[in-house]
Amino acid sequence: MTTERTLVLVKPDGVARGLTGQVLARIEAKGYRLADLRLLHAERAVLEEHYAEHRGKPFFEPLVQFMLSGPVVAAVVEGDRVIEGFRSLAGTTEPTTAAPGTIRGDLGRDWGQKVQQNIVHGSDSPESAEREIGIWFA
Ligand code: DAT
Ligand code: MG
Repeated sequence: MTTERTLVLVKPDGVARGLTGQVLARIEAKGYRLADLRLLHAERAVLEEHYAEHRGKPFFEPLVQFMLSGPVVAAVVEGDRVIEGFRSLAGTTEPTTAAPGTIRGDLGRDWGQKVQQNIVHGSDSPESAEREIGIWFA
C-alpha cells in the first residue's frame, strides 16, 4: 500500500463546460480523497513552471494561452497509487482516441486539433506531484 498525493487540474474547457462536478465525482467514486481544492485564474508564471518540461515545444505557447483562457479547478487528491490511478481515470492525452470509460474518452473530443483541450491534468510521477502541488498550493 502506497498512499500518495497527486495534483489534478480541471482545465478551462472542463470548468467552462460544467464538467467539474463529474470529474470530482469520478475521483470520489473511485475511493480517492480530496485533500485540498481551489477555483482560480492561473497566472502565467505558475503555468510556465507547471509546464516547464514542455518549454520550447511548438504547443507550449498555445497550451499556456489556453490555460489562461478561463478559471481552472486545482485539487490535491490522496489515495493508494492515486498518481497512476488518476492517470488511468483521465485516459490518454488525445481526447479523440482516449478510451471510452475515461474522463477524456467520455467527455472530450477534437475541437479543431486543440489537443490541449482535454479537460484534466494529472501528475505523472511522485516527483512531479510534489513539485506541482508546491506550485499550485504554495
Ligand atoms: P498529459 O496531459 O497527458 O500528461 P503531456 O504532459 O504530454 O500530456 O502534455 C501536456 C498537455 O499539453 C496535454 O495535456 C495537452 C498538450 N499537448 C501535449 N502534446 C501536444 C501536442 N502534440 N499538440 C498539442 N498539444 C499537446
Ligand atoms: Mg503531463
